[in-house]
Amino acid sequence: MTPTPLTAAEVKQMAIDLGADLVGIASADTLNAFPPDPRWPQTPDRVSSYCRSVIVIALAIPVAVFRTKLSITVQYMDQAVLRRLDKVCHRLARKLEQHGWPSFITMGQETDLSMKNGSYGRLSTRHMGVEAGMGTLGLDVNILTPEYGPRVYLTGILTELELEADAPMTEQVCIGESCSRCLHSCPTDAVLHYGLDKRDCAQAAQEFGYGVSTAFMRDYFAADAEGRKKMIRDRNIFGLWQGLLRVAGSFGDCPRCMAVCPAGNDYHAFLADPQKRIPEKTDEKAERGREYRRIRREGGDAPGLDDWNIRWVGPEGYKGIVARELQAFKQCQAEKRESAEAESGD
Ligand code: B12
Ligand code: SF4
Ligand code: SF4
Repeated sequence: MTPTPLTAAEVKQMAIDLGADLVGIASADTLNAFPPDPRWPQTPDRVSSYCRSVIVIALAIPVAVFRTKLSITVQYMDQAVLRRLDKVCHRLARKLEQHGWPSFITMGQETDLSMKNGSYGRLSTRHMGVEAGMGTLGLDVNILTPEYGPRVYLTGILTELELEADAPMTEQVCIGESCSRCLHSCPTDAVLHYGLDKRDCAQAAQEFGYGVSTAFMRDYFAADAEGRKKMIRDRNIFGLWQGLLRVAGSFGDCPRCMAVCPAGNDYHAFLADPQKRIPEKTDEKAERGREYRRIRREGGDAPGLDDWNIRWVGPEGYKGIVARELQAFKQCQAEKRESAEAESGD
């Protein structure tokens, strides 16, 4: 089959028509040259040597779930968004194949046991998002997009079609140490400085995940008959069953660092009020944020940041993008109000 030529703009339009909220393109050569953690290279080449480009697609998590009283709403919505993400990407990959370009979707949630004890995916989708020009990594290592802040899930399509890549953003989207709201909100205190304690995070983000499942099995086999009887009625069994049945509970549980992040137009529109106060904030966490800020200002060695990973955080530093987006948002709202008033003849 002779492939039909396609431009980056045409492919992006296809993705938008299929329901993508954001789309960007990264070159496979760049991703191969800059693995996020070179000790465990998460590169397209390890998956397929034919891959030329990675099309990164993001879907926004509906903002309503960050306004509710229950975190379970986020858990269900996360799973719904991830399922839809797979469908959008699968359809795009299919379309590209119909044009003669072999393409397939990568795994958005799976991890590889041979990569840092199963804590890394085969590819790091947020690093791919940065390379595709969609945003930069925040203090809590979520990717922050100017449109939706961190409230997105994303994945990539590996294609043999060579496409013009987007330029990564060099300006940092994250406000940084002077904000530290993700650090203040984290219930397990897992947010470090441009880093994360994954074990601590998993306690809240994967309440009934792999760690809890294996610990439960270990304890079950070690228990005597009476202990086993008790364990069968344990809350954990119910959680594990729900996780197997609906995935909810096994990952994607904790909404806090995403909910409180002031980056993104969705925050300005719907979250500024309900998320203003952070109940989990303690004096100790606030002090840690201030200490990071002091180290950065004085040019000291701030933990987590180095010459290699600054690439994904934004080498130019924070230059006020969140404030600029907020002003643009307010102006747009004012214009809408004025035109509505003019139409109604007020
Ligand atoms: C594994 C995983 C987790 C696990 C880890 C489980 C475990 N026990 O190991 C845990 C539980 C931590 C987790 C939590 C969450 N996850 Co998760 N997760 C992944 C997954 C599948 C792989 C991550 C990966 O490969 N990272 C690659 C490495 C290189 O990046 P990294 O871990 O961030 O490490 C970098 C830095 O953090 C730093 N670093 C790492 N460790 C350390 C330690 C120290 C001391 C220092 C200084 C630095 C440092 O160096 C690395 C190189 O830059 C990805 C999907 C994917 N395939 O990418 C989703 C993914 C990252 N998760 C996602 C989400 C949304 C979450 C949660 C919000 C939970 C939720 N509600 O869904 C939290 C967010 C926590 C956070 N602030 O980052 C989204 C992120 C979307 C976004 N906007 O950024 C992803 C991309 C899934 C997706 N398809 O969209 N996740
Ligand atoms: S997902 Fe929850 S536990 Fe994990 S870093 Fe974010 S706020 Fe902390
Ligand atoms: S909450 Fe603040 S410090 Fe944390 S990622 Fe968002 S902008 Fe950055």
